[in-house]
Amino acid sequence: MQNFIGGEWQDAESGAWYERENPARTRDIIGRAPLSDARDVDRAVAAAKAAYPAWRAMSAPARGAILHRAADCLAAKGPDLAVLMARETGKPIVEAEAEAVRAADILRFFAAEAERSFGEVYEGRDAQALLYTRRTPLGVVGIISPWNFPLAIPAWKIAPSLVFGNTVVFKPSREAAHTAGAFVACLAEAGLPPGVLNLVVGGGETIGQAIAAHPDVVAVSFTGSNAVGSTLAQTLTARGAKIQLELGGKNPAVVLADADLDLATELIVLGAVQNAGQRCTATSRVIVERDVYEPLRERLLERFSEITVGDPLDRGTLVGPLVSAQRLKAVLGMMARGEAEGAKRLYGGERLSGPGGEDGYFVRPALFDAVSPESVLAQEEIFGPVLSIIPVRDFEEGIAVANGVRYGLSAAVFTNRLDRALAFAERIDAGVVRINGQTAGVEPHVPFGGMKASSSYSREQGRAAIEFFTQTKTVTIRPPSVS
Ligand code: UN1
Repeated sequence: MQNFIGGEWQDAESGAWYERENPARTRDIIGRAPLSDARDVDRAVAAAKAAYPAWRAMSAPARGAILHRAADCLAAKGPDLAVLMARETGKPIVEAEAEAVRAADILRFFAAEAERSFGEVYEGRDAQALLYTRRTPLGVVGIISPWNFPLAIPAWKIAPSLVFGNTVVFKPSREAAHTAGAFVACLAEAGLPPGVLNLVVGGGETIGQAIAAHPDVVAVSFTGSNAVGSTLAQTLTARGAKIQLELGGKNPAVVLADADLDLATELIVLGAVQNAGQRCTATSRVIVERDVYEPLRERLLERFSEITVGDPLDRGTLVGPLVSAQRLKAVLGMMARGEAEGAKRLYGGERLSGPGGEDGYFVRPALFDAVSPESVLAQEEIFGPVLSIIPVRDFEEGIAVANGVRYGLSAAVFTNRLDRALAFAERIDAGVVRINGQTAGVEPHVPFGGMKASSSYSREQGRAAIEFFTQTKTVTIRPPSVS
């Protein structure tokens, strides 16, 4: 695959490239992709800057019409895109197909944003005047996205950027560049003018940083790790650029004594292991009231033993490989640290070989018990299929433990009691709260983001997107003379 700059597919200026392997069978090479550097970022930003005046001058519904056509393209190519995504990132095919549909839905939601309000009318102090606000675009925005939702996250950042009149420099994760290329191709085929959306592929340290440092990039929206997010934030805030960060999670599912344990078991396990736990919204802590600790533990153990780990292209697979050798090493290392701290491994956690005994980055989903709320397994984001059980005395202690981490992205409670459900929704530090639901999974039309170290206080998706991707102009119009 190639970069896409100013409407042209092209190699990196340096001519350098890397090979992306299938994480389920490392000898299967997906293809090669450019290793870009600051020169490619400069060209992409220049193209986006040149395209900006005409793009912002186009009517919003005309911009939306292009997004509608791109959604049609994504829907038509969905099955092929899902196979590419599964091969490139290891996402199981059933999840990958659902994500392709979701990406098209996201594009359609934002296409329709063009036909909703871009401002408000007020009554002013001057009765003769028309006083209104208008949402105007920012300019050239940078989009830096991860590999775990290689279509949905680019869609929910790029679609609002475009419909509100910005032009874009897009840097996808190295591990998902081919899927990103296919997404950009749909937007190009839908008639996006050259330079409005530019794709630059390569290492984050090089080009992510070059995008953040570029004086013509006025805003950056980033989803990824806290470490990278804070480096980008320093560069961006130092030069006064606008920033949106979606970072890690350590999401709890609190199970109260009156809960439906079968429902809780199913949704907790899916929340923990879908996409091999590589979701910032993954369930990673089960905080359970002592009265139901043993029956819940037995159910979880039984459900874990039924999980099918295998080829992401096989429709029966629930859990595929981790995305890379680096992730596999990190996840195995955290489990070893957890055991050294006294957590008891009830199930899984061992490395597995790929389909047909080939090399792959597989780990058996792991269930830990007797995890202390202070331990690494209870505090740090693992980004792997690892679930820790933390028993608590009662609801009060459950809330305290649930809130006792630096993150605050999503949280679930399982209970039949309305008073407890309402108290949980009120007191939990999380941007997404589910009562008798999974911690993961978000809808395109509602705001998404976290509290504390999980986000930068801004929200993505739905009508919230207009807040980040526009700025408000307040206009007063008076007749030249008053008769
Ligand atoms: C979801 O749970 O469907 O990177 C979306 C992530 C989040 C998105 C989660 N930003 O996992």
